[in-house]
Amino acid sequence: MSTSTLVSVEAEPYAFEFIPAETALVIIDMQRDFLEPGGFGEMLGNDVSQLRRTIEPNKKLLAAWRAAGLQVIHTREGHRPDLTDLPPAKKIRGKSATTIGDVGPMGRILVRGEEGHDIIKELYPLPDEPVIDKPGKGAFFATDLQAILQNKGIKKLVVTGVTTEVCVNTTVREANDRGYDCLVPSDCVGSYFPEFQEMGLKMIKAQGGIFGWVSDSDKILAALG
Ligand code: TIU
Repeated sequence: MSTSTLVSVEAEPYAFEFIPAETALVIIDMQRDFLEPGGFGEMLGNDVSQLRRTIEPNKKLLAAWRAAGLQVIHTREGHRPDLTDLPPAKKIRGKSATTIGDVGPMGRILVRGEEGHDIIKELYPLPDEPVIDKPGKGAFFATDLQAILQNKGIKKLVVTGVTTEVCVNTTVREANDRGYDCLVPSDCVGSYFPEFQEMGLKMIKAQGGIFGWVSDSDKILAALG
């Protein structure tokens, strides 16, 4: 397959067309704190098992992207160890006994450098794959993601990861406002809440693709050949 010719993926609301060499796979926050017991996700009262079904399809898509020599970008939500980039409002939200920065079973919750903050081993970044450390839900806010995309000549994004209605949706909306077309494979994104999974995807593809396109990993793999 030539990576510089246009390919078409069956998607909703209509086919998503992209040049693979100009399209990055952006994997959002597949961190132990969200996917494993004892982390931030569970601390918020969530059932982390809901997210784990996304691991296998993400592994396949990531393997295909790497095999084709295409751009992969990972993100992690978290904060500096001194918490100077943690908004006080985010620190106290939820009124949990344990909050961001406190010690949990996998180290300090959502703090950079801690075990829980890192990406799960199944999807671990390669040394040449940029990892965007973001303090917010969107991957563009207070990060160098846009500079990296511009420097690499990236025009479109395939966005996967967790959670569908929070960091994935926020990132897709931020990307859309910056002129990037986004494709979201439904099996590669997950929510703690089945109803938010459904609605989070509907919101993206409604109104003629108001924020982007929705498909699945098999259709993207088929398009890549
Ligand atoms: N709580 C929740 O659904 N998500 C987050 O806090 N962050 C991300 O989505 N990564």
